[in-house]
Amino acid sequence: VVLSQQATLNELFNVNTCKATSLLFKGVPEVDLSDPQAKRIIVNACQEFGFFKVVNHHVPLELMANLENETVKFFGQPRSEKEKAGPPDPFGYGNKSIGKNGDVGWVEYLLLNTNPDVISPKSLLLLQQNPNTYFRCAVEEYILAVKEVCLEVLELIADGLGIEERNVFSKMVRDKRSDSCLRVNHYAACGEIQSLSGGANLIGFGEHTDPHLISVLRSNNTTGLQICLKDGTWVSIPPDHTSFFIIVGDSLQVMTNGGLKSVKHRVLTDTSMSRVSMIYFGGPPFNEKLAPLPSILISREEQSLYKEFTWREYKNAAYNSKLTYNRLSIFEKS
Ligand code: GA4
Repeated sequence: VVLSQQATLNELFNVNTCKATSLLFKGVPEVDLSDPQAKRIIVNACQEFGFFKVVNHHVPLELMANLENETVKFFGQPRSEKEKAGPPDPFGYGNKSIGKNGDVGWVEYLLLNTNPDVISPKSLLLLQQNPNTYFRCAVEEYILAVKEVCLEVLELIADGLGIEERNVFSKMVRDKRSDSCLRVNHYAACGEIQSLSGGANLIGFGEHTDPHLISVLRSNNTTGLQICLKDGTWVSIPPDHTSFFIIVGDSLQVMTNGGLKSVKHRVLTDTSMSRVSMIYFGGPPFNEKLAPLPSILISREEQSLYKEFTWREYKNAAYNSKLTYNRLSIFEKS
């Protein structure tokens, strides 16, 4: 019965479901950025989970709330208006369709490049129009603040790993050619539709690892985000709209020769509350060469697990892959 319901849901709404426990995970590592122990806690968290929460981050809560409010207004516009900023190429407005290889999710989103040198004409055009000018300001203000959190965390990671060059990761994001992005997601409450699914959850954003160095995520107070633990179990992350969650990406995994793990994660939708999330992806410039850092290989007496590749090569491969694909596999040394 459930199978045929899944088939119907998929046909009617183009959306997938999965059965999941809703138990909230109590073990998310928490890092206070002003704690002298922060770097040690961060490195442990990146090794064990590829995931942690940042509190005491100095980003004003009003600034976070402001982007959330403007985001709700943006997605509240008629579909025809929003679609002026789509389809995503990959930047721009997207609805349900993720990437270009047939992935779908119960989500609408806006994907923006945060680098002013890389122009994303459609989205810029839309954001320059009334009534979106406040949204654009909120986005710009948010990017400035969240980038600082990203840089600080990357420097603490380098420090915690005992790397002499403290800015070895952060300099890539600081580079004006950095391919960093902001993604704003809206997962509408899915009440009635979910009731057709025989108790399963709708998939908002299917399981994947993030490509960049780290992702800095903030959401409103709704559940939905899940991470996959080392033993393969999926756990739900208790929401906290006042904090940021850091997700280790594939690039950082490569540069640390697998020492820090990019974490598989996904988003399931809530029946009663809409989820709004904004994620800053701190990434390298396109021509940056990615490979395990020599200092890490020497200090740990390890052989490199990965071939050297540029971020451009990785990104091209990523955009030709499905969301769940292990994108690092083609860069592993045999
Ligand atoms: C996952 C992380 C980020 O959201 C993203 C996504 C990107 C997109 O939506 O355009 C990708 C996905 C993400 C990885 C594989 C490809 C590309 C969709 C997809 C199927 C913006 C990113 O950088 O990679």
